[in-house]
Amino acid sequence: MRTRAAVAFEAGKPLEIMDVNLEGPRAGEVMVEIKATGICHTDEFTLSGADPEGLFPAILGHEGAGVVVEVGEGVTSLKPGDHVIPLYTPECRECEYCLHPRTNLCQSIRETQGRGVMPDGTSRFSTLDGDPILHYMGCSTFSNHTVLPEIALAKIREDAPFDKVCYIGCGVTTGIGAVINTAKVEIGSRAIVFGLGGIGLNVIQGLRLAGADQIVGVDVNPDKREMAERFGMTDFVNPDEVEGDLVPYLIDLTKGGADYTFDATGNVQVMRAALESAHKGWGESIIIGVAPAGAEISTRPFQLVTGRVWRGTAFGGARGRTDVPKIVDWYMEGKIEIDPMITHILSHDEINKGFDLMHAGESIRSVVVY
Ligand code: NAD
Ligand code: 022
Ligand code: ZN
Ligand code: ZN
Repeated sequence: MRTRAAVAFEAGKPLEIMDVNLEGPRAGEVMVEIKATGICHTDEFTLSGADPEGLFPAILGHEGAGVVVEVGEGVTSLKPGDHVIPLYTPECRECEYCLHPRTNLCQSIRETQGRGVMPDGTSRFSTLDGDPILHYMGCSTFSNHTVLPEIALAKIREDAPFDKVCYIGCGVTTGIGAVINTAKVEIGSRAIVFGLGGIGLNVIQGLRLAGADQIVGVDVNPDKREMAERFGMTDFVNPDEVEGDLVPYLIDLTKGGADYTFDATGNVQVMRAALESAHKGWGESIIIGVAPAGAEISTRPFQLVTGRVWRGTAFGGARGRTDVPKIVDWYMEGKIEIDPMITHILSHDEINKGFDLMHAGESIRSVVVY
């Protein structure tokens, strides 16, 4: 069939909105009509050329929601009409990783997903001239229709609004999941969140949900304060306004260091400050931010010898098919908020504007509605 997509042809160039060919789903695959997609950081990372593994031409987008239109042979868990959220971290429920209780990193389709193709090694997308176009993070939600493996789709309730719950496909689940699944924050904890963007705000609402007593937010952009307070931040720190070193200031503010700290910036200096502002003896620091390729983190080993823990998380430690429908329920029940973080709604044709807004630091989340 023909569908309309925003295609990334080359690093550093705007996306081109055009008609493309999409083949129907093969065995174990599902065709989805995407109804809404969020524009997230890593789409821009790839488009800018900063990602050394960035593949072109490709249809980007990994945060979306839509409706099943056709299922391939052998698909049993989904049928046409089902509402779904695509998963860039799939959940096959049978690989060694899925069967291990301490990870969510399903490896069953990892290699082909990384190469921008379906599990059988081929792409479903091509230009009208017949040149192949690659998939992206197994999702390609910047296309009005896309094909995904069955194990990369979470079935969600039908009354959930696509233009809000698409954000659960990455930002919401990553931030809240880092608190609940990775850190396992207890009631009464003190926490510090570095970076109050689309991920950090969701860490903050996760901390409020977990019953944290003190939630310190750190950001160099003072405009981020208001929204963070609305989501539960108790103290705001702008590193540029602290006299002297940031770490001792934060240790003092949290009466000896935080029980949990989170990096939601992707900056390796910030990651070090996050580790070192965790409490001696028991403080844990969770890295969420994805650093530039080849970047390294450092600290003195004494920081770990004296009981601090350094940890990382992908997709908030969530097992997508199991956890994403629950997070959609939390939203529908009013346990978590999404609407205020969606600062811009765009049409498919305006998608490049979403990248400009992200660059300028003016948006938390832009959502494209098809
Ligand atoms: P964002 O740009 O919306 O937010 C980043 C925030 O950090 C901004 O508010 C910025 O002002 C602030 N910041 C920048 N430098 C800072 C510094 N030195 N000190 C304090 N604050 C600083 O980005 P986002 O969408 O929230 O994503 C944050 C990071 O999380 C990115 O690196 C992204 O790639 C990563 N991410 C990781 C996962 C995962 O599964 N691990 C999932 C999604 C996103
Ligand atoms: C999402 N991310 C950043 C902004 N929005 C993001 C980027 C990378 C990862 C997670 C979230 C990530 C962490 C660890 C891995 N990835 C590797 C997982 C593994 O090896 O099993 C990651 C993922 C997908 C892809 C690349 C890296 C991909 O499909 N190309 C989950
Ligand atoms: Zn994302
Ligand atoms: Zn698996």
